[in-house]
Amino acid sequence: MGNESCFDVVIVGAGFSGLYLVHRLREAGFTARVVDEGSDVGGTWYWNCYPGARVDTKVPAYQFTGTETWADWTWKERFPDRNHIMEYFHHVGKVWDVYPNIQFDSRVTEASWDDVSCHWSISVLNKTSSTSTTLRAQYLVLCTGFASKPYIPPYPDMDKFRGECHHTARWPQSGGVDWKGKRVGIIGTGASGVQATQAMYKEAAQLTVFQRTPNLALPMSNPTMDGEANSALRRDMPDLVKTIRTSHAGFVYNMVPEVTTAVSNDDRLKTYEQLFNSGGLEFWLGNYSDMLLSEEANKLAYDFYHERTAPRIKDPKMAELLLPKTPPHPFGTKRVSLEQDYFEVFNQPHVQLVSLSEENNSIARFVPEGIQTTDGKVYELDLIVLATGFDSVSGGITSIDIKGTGGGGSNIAKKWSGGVYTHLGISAHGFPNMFFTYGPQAPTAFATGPATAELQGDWITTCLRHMRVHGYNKIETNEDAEREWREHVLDVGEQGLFPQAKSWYFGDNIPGKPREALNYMAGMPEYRKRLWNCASEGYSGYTLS
Ligand code: NA7
Repeated sequence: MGNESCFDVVIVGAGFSGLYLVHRLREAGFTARVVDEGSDVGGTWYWNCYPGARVDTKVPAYQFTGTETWADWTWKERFPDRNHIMEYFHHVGKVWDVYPNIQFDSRVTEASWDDVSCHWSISVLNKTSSTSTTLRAQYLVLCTGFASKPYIPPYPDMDKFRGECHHTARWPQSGGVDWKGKRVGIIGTGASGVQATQAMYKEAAQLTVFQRTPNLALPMSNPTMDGEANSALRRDMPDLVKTIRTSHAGFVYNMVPEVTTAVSNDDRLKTYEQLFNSGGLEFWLGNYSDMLLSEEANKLAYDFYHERTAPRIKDPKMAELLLPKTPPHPFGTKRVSLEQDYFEVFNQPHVQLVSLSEENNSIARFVPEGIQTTDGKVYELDLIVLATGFDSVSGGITSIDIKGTGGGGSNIAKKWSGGVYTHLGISAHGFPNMFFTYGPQAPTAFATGPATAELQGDWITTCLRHMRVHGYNKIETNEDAEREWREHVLDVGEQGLFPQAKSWYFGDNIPGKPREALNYMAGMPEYRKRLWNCASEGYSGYTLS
């Protein structure tokens, strides 16, 4: 196929998944067009240009594994910042020569399946000219990622605020926000709130952080990487790639196989020390295998963490708000962030913490001079940073009006309004020839972006090749298969301590979103096995015609 608006595959999103997929599909001889609302590659990294944005997965787990992508690439730091990640995306885009396949500044607003011609019609709004065009494709792949739909709580009177207000994921690309000498308010203490706090406090005249749930953040140690460190990395890369491909989350480590209580106190403390000092997520995702399953194990880990971290906060009352002795949820059951000097920030006289809770004190409204809380206090501000997160995991997909065959609902948002149904977290009944990556019911938030992009991208490419070789033109997930997959995902999600926390892992952050495990939490090896078993069984759970 191939005129200007007709492709074998249309891909939505030019982040890790979109770039990998277009590269692989082109190699396999398919015509493909990537459509992205942003003006550049990078996906979530394009949008999240707020001050302090930085990845919290260590090099080398946050990169593609193909030799051509790393042979000539040099990392500057162990945890690269947003701008350097953008440079990395530019590098990969050039190496794979994918720019000619990407249409920027274009938002996919709607997609409809035509069961007669077996094609998708995809409406694309050009943001520069405000005109819509239609693309046609045999296959549609949504590489919209888990954090592409920002969530802004519906605070009353937001438009009345006289100062500037930006969501972290819609920070002006021009970078023209000046917070120097200003009174800054940050709402939210997830990864974005922690990073913005660290980046902005020094130059702000006053910083007010509105915290609903404390972030039990782990220390990030971020040494620079010189030529020697990069040479060593390239030398070790082939072995590291093997580990990345077999580990639980696409990292270069796994959880310690023993259970906490089966080891001596001394050994346990030694292990904690080593994990904690590694300066990354190891104390969370490389801890003893029962840390996220057993309350006793979890408490031992938290006590160690608390003992190490709380003394950094000088005022005991502040310490109890930021890091309570009894945690608000089991340690690690909400996304753990990495911090550099986050806790010390609150020792500064010009920094204040406003502790919110659903019961006692919440944000009542925006007022012209700032924010008013339900206890009647007004916080005067010049700049408000909304670090309030995303309609995570499923929101990127449901924000597009995707109309399938009508099986299971008129569009995907309707189909999933009472809960997500997918087969293998990669496709849904009623939506033939459509796939999605890094979305619901796949490992997603529990696996790195690049590792998932490669696994799902290889699987989709193999599947489309299979379709072509066997002369099929339609593939659709069966209802039974998605019911079974949903049950399995929910069963796994109920195990352990995760359900005890209110978190975006379960959709809790979005009012009205059904509470359910949105991610497949059995790990990448299990997911990989199930995906490839399905393929080797001739795409079990699908009807090919
Ligand atoms: P997160 O992790 O979802 O954080 C959002 C923060 O905003 C979190 O602290 C929320 O508190 C807070 N929030 C949300 N709604 C409100 C309202 N209505 N009032 C007060 N506070 C609110 O998003 P991030 O952007 O920080 O990080 C997303 C992911 O990106 C991160 O996990 C990494 O994987 C990268 P809550 O905790 O819900 O009480």
